[in-house]
Amino acid sequence: MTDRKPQTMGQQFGRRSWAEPWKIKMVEPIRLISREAREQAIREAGYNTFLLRSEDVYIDLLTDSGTSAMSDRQWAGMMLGDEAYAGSRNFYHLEEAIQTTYGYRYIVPTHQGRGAEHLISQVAIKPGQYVPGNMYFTTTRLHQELAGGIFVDVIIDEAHDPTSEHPFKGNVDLTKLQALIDEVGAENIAYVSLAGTVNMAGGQPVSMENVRALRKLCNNYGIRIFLDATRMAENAFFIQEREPGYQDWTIAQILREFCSYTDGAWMSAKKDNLVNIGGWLAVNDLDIFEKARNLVVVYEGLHTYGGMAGRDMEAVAIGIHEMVEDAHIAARVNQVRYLGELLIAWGIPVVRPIGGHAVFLDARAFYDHLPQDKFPAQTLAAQLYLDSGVRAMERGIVSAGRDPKTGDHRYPKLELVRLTIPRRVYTQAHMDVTAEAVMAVYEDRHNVTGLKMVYEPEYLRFFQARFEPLP
Ligand code: PM9
Repeated sequence: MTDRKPQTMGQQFGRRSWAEPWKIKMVEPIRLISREAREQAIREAGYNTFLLRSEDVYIDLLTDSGTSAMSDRQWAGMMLGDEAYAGSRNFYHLEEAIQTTYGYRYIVPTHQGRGAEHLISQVAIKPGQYVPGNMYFTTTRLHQELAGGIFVDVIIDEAHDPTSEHPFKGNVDLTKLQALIDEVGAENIAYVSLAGTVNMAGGQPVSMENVRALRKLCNNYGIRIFLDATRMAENAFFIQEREPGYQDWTIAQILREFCSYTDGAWMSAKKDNLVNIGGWLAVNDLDIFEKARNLVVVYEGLHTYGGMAGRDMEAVAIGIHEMVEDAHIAARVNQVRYLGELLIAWGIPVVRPIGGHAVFLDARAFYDHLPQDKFPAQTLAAQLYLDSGVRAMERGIVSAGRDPKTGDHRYPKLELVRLTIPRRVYTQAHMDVTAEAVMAVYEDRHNVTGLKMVYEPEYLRFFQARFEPLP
């Protein structure tokens, strides 16, 4: 039989170019409004790109969350939604897709990632327990804190250095974790909160060697590992590309192997799973599952829909299968890399190596005349929008929030702006336009004075805070 498995151009002809394994059959018009209109829009948005109207945005790189283009197969699946209140057939498709692709036993659907974070935090954290993790994520840490947990960063030091070229900057520093265990005792550790890739570090991966060693260490103390699997397919791509011994493995095989070292995962299906809404929690432990399945009916919906419509669950199930196609994930990560390498070639300070879902501008180096409490990354995101209608997201002091004990700003080492690439949405020409916009803002960097915060909400302030320009 002829082998009809898809191959890349590189596999077939030894060429270096890659191309998307799809063609476009529906488009959504976008437009660039005038400079004057952009000035008004960002002023009215309190210099916070989250508060802009999307119709005032030209190229929207705010997030890769829920912004993917679904495939024709996913749209076809949407028509097969079984909208029964209980026992929807689409739930069983979703359950099967997660079990076969990620390998976990028990599944609880949720409306999106933070619904799952809420459940696992409430179920697995006792007040006062520590939650070591490979760098914080905004919503994840907040749910851990709301459950009474104390997050402790145990990522390797290289992750906090934007210039370090370490191939697996998401790795857990096992010495830091061991020191925490020695200090507080294993019984005071709720679980290890492991993310692959690490969003706030720049979309940086965790190696298979690291997760295997982590498993071994945790086994010595009976500590569970729960995985934030939001961008684990992208993490698997980096393992395939960089880690000796995995070049001939498929993305699906690598993903399954990685997950086998963990006890469960929470998921924002809005990212890797290629849908506009959805999430899930998956665990191997029956006791944890039963508690989460009970809580889901309080906060999300019945345990066979968890806040999603039947059609949404069908789209997630199909998205999971598409996510692990090697040609898809290679094109996805290479598009991000294309933008990143262009910026590096032009001398723009970015987090290196380029990560899986976004290019992160180093706002600290970009505006080296602005101290962190003048919000350099927030300023840069606003300037980028003003210049060109490109929308990005702050990932620095505003995102880090305040220390719950002292009430002071947290001052993260990384002060970044994220150019996040939605999946299957923009073309290479959009990447070129974005790079030119960044260059224009970089050339104007000495004329920028920073921002002051004039409104600050209590939780996840980056979403809703408002700012005014400093004189
Ligand atoms: N991430 C992002 O843009 C959505 C908005 S929060 C700034 O990166 C991880 C690693 C995420 C994530 C969301 C969630 C929460 C959990 N883990 O947004 O609730 O990147 O579906 O997922 C966003 P939901």
